[in-house]
Order: sequence, then structure tokens, then C-alpha cells
Amino acid sequence: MTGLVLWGVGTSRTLRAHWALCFLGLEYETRAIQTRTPAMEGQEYRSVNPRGKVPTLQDGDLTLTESPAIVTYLAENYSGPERSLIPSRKSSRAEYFEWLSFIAMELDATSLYVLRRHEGLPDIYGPAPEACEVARSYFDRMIKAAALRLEDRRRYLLGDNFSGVDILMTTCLDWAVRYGITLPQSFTSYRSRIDEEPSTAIAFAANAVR
Ligand SMILES: N[C@@H](CCC(=O)N[C@@H](CS)C(=O)NCC(=O)O)C(=O)O
Repeated sequence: MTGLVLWGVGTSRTLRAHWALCFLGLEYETRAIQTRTPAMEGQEYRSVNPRGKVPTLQDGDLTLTESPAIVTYLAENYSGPERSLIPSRKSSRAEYFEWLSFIAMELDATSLYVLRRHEGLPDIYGPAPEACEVARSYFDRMIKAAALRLEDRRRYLLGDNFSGVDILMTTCLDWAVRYGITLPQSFTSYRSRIDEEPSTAIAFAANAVR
């Protein structure tokens, strides 16, 4: 197989992969499968990703799942002098991976995904009001602590330049707002700045369900 193929549209996690591809100006083919549809359960997709989750990226012989890994793979392999999603300086790269882990583990897996499963999809995962309440207050505590990093008035999470972790953070902020969570003012302003980045609108359009 040659070329870039991205499976999945319509979710916060699929948006991350579309966004990295769009920001880097890469040509790719979209296989527009959606969660909880027959295509997700079908043999064709199961042979691509036996876990039955989106997104999945194919790049030639490589098949890659997990949205933070996809964003970082694209950042590391397709960034150039004009458009880059990951810094080259060691200390900034360390900070990139710190944000990556924080967003994937503390904001996504431990907080927002708990709400998604138990508030959004109780018929599948079961209701768990107490766990959801704790997840909300945990998200609130984590995002307030993260906001301390913005106190130096940096434009993006790593400073002056947009990067892969801004993609990941933005998807979590939007997700939190959809669940009725109030963001700290510094993250509301940060979110507005992200809309000024031209790839934002392109990526949302690429991820839209048609
Ligand atoms: N950790 C994975 C999570 C992927 C994931 O759970 N994707 C959801 C859509 S956002 C999905 O495919 N759900 C289908 C299901 O669980 O059946 C990532 O970040 O890519």
C-alpha cells in the first residue's frame, strides 16, 4: 500500500489525526467510518484495527492507532522548516511529551472518557453517577493546574509555535465544554487563539460527517 489513509470521522479523537494531516498540508485518503455503525464492526475494518476503534492511520506498510501516537508520528516524520508540529530542541520536546501524557491520561482517559462512557453512553457502559461527579471535579482540578503554565502569556502550550499538543488540548477543551464544564479564563482565551490558526477550520471540515 502507498500513501496516507485515515480511517474515522466525526469524533474528538479522529479530529486530532485529520488536524495533524491538514496542518502539515499532506494529501491523504479518508475512509469515513463512524463509531457504532456496521462499518466499524465489519471484517474490512477489523483486519485494519482489531480493537475496532478510530482513528487508524495507514502510511504505506505502517498501520498506527491511538490518536496521540498518530499526531506525534506525523509530527516527527512530516514536519519541515515551513510547517512543524513538534519542536527540535531537547527541552521543548520533553515539554511536548509531558503535555502529551498529561492530556491523554489526565484529561482524556481519566476525566472526559469517563463522562463519555457513563454519562454519554450509559446503555453500553452502565451509569456511574458518582464516578462522573469525581471525573468532573478531577478535570476541573487538572485544567486549573495546567492553566498556571499559561500565566506567562504564551500563545500556545509550548510557547510561540503551534504544535501537536495544541491539537490534543483543543479537542479536550471542546469536549469538556460539550459536557458543561467551565474552563479557566486563560484556556478560553487560548481556545479563541486556536481559531485564528488557519488549519483549525480546515481540520474541522475534514472531520465532519457528511
Ligand atoms: N485511546 C484511543 C481511543 C480511541 C477511541 O476510543 N475512539 C472512539 C471514538 S472517539 C471509538 O472508536 N469508539 C468505538 C467503540 O468504543 O466502540 C485514541 O486516542 O485514539
